[in-house]
Amino acid sequence: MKTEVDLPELDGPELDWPEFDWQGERRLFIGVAPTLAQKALLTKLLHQLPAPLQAVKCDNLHLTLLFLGQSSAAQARLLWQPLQAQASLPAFKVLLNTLELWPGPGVFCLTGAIQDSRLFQLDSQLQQAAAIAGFPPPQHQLKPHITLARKAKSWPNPAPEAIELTLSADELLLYHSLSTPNGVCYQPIARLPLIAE
Ligand code: 3AM
Repeated sequence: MKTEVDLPELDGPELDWPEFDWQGERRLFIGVAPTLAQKALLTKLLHQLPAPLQAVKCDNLHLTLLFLGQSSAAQARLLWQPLQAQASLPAFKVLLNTLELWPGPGVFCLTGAIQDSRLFQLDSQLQQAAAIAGFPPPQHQLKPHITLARKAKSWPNPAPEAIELTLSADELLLYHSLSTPNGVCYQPIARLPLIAE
């Protein structure tokens, strides 16, 4: 754990959570996954990306809600257990319909504006829970996007056609960002249902 804050004690018995039982630290983030049909659409788009863009792996397609960074299993439990206890994490919808290049981080992505206030509510609940668990605050405001390629410094030529998809998020995923010899791999560690109101 990179923070040196005193972590709060959890009330009640320790949960038997084999998925929260790793040694050392893992790089974590919270996000949602597109449906299989949406992944298929996005994959078509990935195949249209010209070099030198490095298309992400289809299995890695996701929308990041909150980047957490390095975490021990104990710190991740401190975050996830209270989130699980909240009966009110809202489901949300977001329309992604615009291709954008973010030269700073070198990201080429499909993005869209937040129009559903439930996403603001969820974002604030996640940030609050993460702060209590000792994670540092996010460096940027939430900008919903699905990263399609990295190392992107200039607009792709030929440019692919933008697609339009509405992500209806009804499940929250805690991802482990794992570096492997074949590149990064995003592995879901835990899931929570999002509640439609
Ligand atoms: O795939 P996207 O871009 O949505 O950009 C990183 C990726 O999100 C983001 O976390 C996701 C998994 O790596 N990320 C990595 N480092 C970050 C940081 N320091 C970060 N987001 C914010 N701050």
